[in-house]
Amino acid sequence: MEDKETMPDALPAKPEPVKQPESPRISRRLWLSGAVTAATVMLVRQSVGKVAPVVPSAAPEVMTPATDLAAVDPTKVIGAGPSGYGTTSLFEKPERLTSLTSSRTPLQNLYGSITPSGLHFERHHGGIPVIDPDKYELLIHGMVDRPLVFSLADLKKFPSVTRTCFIECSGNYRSGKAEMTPQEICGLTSQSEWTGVLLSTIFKEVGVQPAATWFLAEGGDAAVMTRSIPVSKGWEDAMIVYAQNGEALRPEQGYPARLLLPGWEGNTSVKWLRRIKLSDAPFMTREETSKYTEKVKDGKIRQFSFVMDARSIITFPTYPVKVQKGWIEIRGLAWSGRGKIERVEVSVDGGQSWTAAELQGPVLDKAHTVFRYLWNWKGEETRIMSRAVDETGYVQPDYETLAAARESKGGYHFNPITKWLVKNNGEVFHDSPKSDDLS
Ligand SMILES: Nc1nc2c(c(=O)[nH]1)N[C@H]1C(S)=C(S)[C@@H](COP(=O)(O)O)O[C@H]1N2
Ligand SMILES: [Mo]
Repeated sequence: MEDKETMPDALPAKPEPVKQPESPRISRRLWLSGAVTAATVMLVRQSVGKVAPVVPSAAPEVMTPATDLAAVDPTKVIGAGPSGYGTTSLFEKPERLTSLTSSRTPLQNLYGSITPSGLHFERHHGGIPVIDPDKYELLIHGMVDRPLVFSLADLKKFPSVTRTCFIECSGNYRSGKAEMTPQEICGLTSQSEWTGVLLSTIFKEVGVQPAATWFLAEGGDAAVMTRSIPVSKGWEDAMIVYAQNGEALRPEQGYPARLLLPGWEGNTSVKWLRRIKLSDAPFMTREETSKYTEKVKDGKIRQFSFVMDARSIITFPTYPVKVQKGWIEIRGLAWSGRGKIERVEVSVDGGQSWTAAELQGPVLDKAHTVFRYLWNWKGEETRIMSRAVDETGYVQPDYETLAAARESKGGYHFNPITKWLVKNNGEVFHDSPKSDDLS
């Protein structure tokens, strides 16, 4: 038989019979106990060549409790065949924590710095629209020499760029109880490798006029999300992206195309992007007047606060983990919308002393950066925490400093140092300051 590996379409019209291996047997007792699942049957059947060698990846059979399948000696039956689109091991169940309008990334369950697309946080103001990529259109008009409508295919014709960066909702702060995971505290940030076209390339194509200083970005969802963005960001590093982690954007992330403003508050990265209008003044939309502003002191309100300041979070050990005495690798993520993470400092004595953690390189601009710190815990009750410093010299503030500078203990752009209480029995809890309700 020829090597099917080399054939992209490995499904022959008529499957050739395969000789049954010597002993792909499952004991009668297992059959009777019901522990042998439809999935197992399928893969045994498959091994004798009677059914097409395709196991639907999301077939309900595959979701059988892990213990059932684990009861079968994997060296005694032929395993499942290849599938068209892969999924995680049935033993792994990391999940977004969902509400009606958002879902949070399980930061504490992830490794490295890329968020799997299926776990990228979501924030939808009007739900996820279904947009036919063949009918997708992006209009660019206003203060331009050549108003144009771009199809998705048009966007893909331009020189493409790939970059890794995070998106973070500026409302990414929750507090209020000890039993909180990193996902609950700040799971509204995720990182992907994005591919698309630089907005500056498109700006040149339409001939943005020198007098244009702002542009409106508008989404094609039920919220018709609209934000005013300085044109300078468009020339600097903004992108229109159509791919995420090597495949087309997920619907949740703005399929077929979204604006991506690296390092800026998530809200400005307008999903399902359908219109850009160039102007010489901001448009004063709802999301930048009544929303996405912060009350600072003396009755003043901060508006157009785009940049996400530096932040870090320990992701291990955190609630609900229980640790044991000895060496513990404290792990976490740090990021800054201002540039690269320069340093992450960790304290294991409640903030009296700080030591630089190891950073996983290469450290990227405006990107989640993994840090690690080896800690020899002797069993005393203590508080562990991390603080990020970015290349501009910005130091992540503590909760008290931030709360003192604001009218509220929470709200947009609230990025305090997060503390974890390690009890002498090894239980870990969020050392939770009171927070105001967030919307
Ligand atoms: N069109 C549109 N764009 C949008 C939104 C939306 O509701 N509609 N939500 C915004 C908000 S508040 C955030 S934080 C990010 C979230 O991006 P994500 O869902 O891909 O994580 O998208 C922004 N872009
Ligand atoms: Mo957001």
